[in-house]
Amino acid sequence: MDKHQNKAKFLAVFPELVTELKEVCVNYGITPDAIEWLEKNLNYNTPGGKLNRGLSVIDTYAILKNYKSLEDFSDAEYKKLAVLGWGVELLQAYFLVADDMMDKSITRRGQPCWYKLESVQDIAVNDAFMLEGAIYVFLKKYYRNEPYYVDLLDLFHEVTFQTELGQLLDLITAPEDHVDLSKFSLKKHSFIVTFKTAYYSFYLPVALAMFAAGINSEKDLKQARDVLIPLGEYFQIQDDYLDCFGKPEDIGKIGTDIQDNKCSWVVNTALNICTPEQRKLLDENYGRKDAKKEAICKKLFTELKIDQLYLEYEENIVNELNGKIAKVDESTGFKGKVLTAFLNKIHKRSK
Ligand code: GPP
Ligand code: MG
Ligand code: MG
Ligand code: MG
Repeated sequence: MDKHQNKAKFLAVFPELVTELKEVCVNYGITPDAIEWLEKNLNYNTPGGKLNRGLSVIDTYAILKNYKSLEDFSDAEYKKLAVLGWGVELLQAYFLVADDMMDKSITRRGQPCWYKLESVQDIAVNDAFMLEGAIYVFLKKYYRNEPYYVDLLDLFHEVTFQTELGQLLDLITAPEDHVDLSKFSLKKHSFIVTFKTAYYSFYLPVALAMFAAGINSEKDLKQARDVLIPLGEYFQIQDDYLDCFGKPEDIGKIGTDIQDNKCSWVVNTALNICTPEQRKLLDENYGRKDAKKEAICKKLFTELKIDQLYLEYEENIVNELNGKIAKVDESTGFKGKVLTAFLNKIHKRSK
């Protein structure tokens, strides 16, 4: 299926959903200024990203149904799938608005973070909640009468809780006022990223499409999970790598991990190979709100050739994942191609 066409068609659904949500609010009798605020919140925070997660719902469903092009979807069928895709994007928007406040980030998707707007600030907390709430308005409208409605609700709720657990560990492992690199390890990193990223970014879109396509045995859901969770871990390791080595023009955000004292793949890998002198340098400079100290850490990461180690990691994990995908049992309807499509989207990305 054509990538650009896919994205355009998916994007075209979003204004319809905004209109539908505004209608719900009008029926509640809330004042126009609040509706206008909600509309701005939705438009500023939801559609501006790569949309990989939302599009994956559609792509996965098409593969499972053996559809070859967008023409194979009926209009109503496409809209329903797009509602699930936008559900994932709304969940992501909710997380990112909140995460940017917690991480004190400056830009997101090439524009100032929502909470950074003079007129918004702490109202962003409520705006984040509303982005989440919108998911359930749409699920109810489009899926209430489906036998798998409760499965969809359960999946969104479980994945949200898992993500919050990951975010919790991410935050308490990186306190602002106290740097203790002995709390970091690659094992801890793996737990954090599996929970804060992999479930909602990788398992959720595929599992949603599996429910919609009726291919949802526990065996098949597990086959999906067994590849998608490590794939999501790889994706977040890429995010950590790009935070340090990526270009802001490419990634649409300015890296904050070093100053934020984050338990990232980059610092953990460095900790595993550094000399005692280099360790001292990290102890003294990592996790401080100070651009000079940040630059010292970056220089050390470059000297330690962390970027080279990242490329080695990437090659190994991609081989390992391809090996797992080759072993997928397709006898009950699931298809390995769903997983290959996902892997190809993120392999060697620069943004
Ligand atoms: C992003 O990690 C983390 C999330 C999207 C999960 C947030 C969860 C909440 C419950 C709020 P990150 O901080 O590394 O991402 P980025 O680098 O994009 O800020
Ligand atoms: Mg964060
Ligand atoms: Mg962040
Ligand atoms: Mg990051």
